[in-house]
Amino acid sequence: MEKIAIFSDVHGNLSALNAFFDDAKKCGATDYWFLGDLFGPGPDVEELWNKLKEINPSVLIRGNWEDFFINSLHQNSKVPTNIKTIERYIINHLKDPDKICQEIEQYPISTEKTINDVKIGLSHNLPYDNQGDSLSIRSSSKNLAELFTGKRKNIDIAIYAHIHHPTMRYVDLNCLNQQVANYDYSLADERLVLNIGSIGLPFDKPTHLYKECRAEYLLLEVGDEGDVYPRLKRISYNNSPTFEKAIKNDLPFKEQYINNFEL
Ligand SMILES: [Mn+2]
Repeated sequence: MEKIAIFSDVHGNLSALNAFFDDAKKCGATDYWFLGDLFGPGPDVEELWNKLKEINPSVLIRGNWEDFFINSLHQNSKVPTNIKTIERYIINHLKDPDKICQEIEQYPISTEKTINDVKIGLSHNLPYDNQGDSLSIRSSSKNLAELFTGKRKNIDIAIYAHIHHPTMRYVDLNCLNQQVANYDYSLADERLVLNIGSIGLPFDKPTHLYKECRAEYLLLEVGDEGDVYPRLKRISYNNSPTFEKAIKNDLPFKEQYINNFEL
């Protein structure tokens, strides 16, 4: 049995990343895949990089916040002003931002893995675009089918990040129009789509009781016969060290950042 801990959207939150890593180790994870967005807008920077190195994922994907970092370091005008302010904080809190930038620039925005003959597509958002809102929880099957285009036609499962809402659903590539009456199910070409949520900045409200503020990740078990067991996990942790650091370091937009977690 392979047990892969798939995580992303850490967004500057070391307390959450620690909680995730402790849990994944306890569960006996055999591998780690990182799907992007390590730094910003939270306060943790250098320690977060060191922790990622310690976790040592075999997959490293470049998210839109990695691109913000790269473009800010190269003083590219494409970065929005408020993001630039956050990136300046990140760059100032790294010992060697240029070296880290060189590493991050090498990350692809998508990749494919085969585990016990199960073909898995991995991306931050779309395989060819790591930003935008086209794969949100409101998006149509047509949009999600973009995860299976081009050389990804034979992929069994598409796994992505970015939207901060842990989700599991199927897309029928032969029925992207949801208005079909008397559908012939023998024509179905169903593929599994998973969103892994967010380690450090979840946006989902799984019940009417509360907004999620646990570290979210996917523990994907793949058996020897290609049987898959996706577990969307939520790990509770104490995020007061993160908030204290935000205040102590005078993190840009710190009130806005902390308000994200208010219940
Ligand atoms: Mn993102």
